[in-house]
Amino acid sequence: MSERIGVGVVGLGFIGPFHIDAVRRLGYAEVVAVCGSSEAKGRQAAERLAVARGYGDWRALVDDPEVQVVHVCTPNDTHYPIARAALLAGKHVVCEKPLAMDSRQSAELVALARERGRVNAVAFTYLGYPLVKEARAMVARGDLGEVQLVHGGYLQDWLLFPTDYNWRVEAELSGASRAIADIGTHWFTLVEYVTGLRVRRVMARLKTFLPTRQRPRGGALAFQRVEGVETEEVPVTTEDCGMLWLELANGALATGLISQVSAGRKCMLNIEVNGSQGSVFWNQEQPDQCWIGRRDRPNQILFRDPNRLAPTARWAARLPIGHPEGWPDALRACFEPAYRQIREGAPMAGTDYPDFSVGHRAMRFVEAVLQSHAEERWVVLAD
Ligand code: SOE
Repeated sequence: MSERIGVGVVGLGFIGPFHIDAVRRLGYAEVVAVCGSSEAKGRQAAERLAVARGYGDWRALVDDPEVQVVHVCTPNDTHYPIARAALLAGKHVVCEKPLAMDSRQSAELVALARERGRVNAVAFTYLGYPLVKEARAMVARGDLGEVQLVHGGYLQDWLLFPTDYNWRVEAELSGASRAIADIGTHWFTLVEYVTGLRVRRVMARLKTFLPTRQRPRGGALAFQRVEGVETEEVPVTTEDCGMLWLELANGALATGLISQVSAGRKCMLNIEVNGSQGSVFWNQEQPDQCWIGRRDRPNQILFRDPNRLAPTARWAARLPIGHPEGWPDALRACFEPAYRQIREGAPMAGTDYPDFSVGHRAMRFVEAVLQSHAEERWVVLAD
């Protein structure tokens, strides 16, 4: 119990360092190894981050006997092989989303994790926010009545210009879908999480406004603006944005707009639920408050005051009201219950985390969206 949990993080681009930070803030886990895209990069990162070992080959990190948990923070095409190898080596796994390149791979990972009895989580960061958990508790308690309508979406602008580039633009590395797989899955999981309802079927229309982009030599990180370097024009097949219609298990209707090309919108993930008795609205860019809408009494703004949150939300908040929390806190809270399960051998009461089955469901969603767009029809979301 008092022993530290040894952690290895594969992938040191945009997101890997945030996983390292979040793991360190748990207090009882230690990052003992990192892996970069080459031996030199792995070693340099280990030195910079004061981590004992730096590798250039993820297989070496997976084989490291001190690594008990492997974090997969690499481009999408390598999620499956790394997560699979880690599970086979008896490690617990925290994987970035999307969990795999397709639902055949993600189904295999779900089955393997279950068979090996290893803790498995997918970094659907936004499910870690206390007020997202509070919104879920409000719906579950019946505070809003029957869920009738859900709307919102996820808007960004970091891929608006032809000179904006990242590996996510390349289908071989990223998968057949880009905006939907990268950020649409966040909105989809948020809808199912907050409402507690499964999506029954999907109708989608996708659009690629930029059929070619300028690829900079040496690449660019997500959100990074690279200037003054040589570029080459490359074709792009994945979508910049998409509009979604969803029908939920109880017949409720949902509509969402997903875009990486909406000027001025940076990380605007939001959801509004309209129930038969009330509404709730939450926006990731102001995560410490949510709006509660009423027809028969005044509307309210609920702040992230741990003293006022449901027990299923309170544990995720660390700071008192008035002390802003944000994205790094949500990432920590997203996988903290998985770590508690590793540490204590059982899930912590009243908490939850997105496991591989949630990642698999999101893969099914991505495939349903692609199919709906291609065939111009509603597609039932398989389990
Ligand atoms: C880029 O669109 C990105 O970094 C996503 O990959 C993350 O999942 C999202 O949280 C922020 O934006």
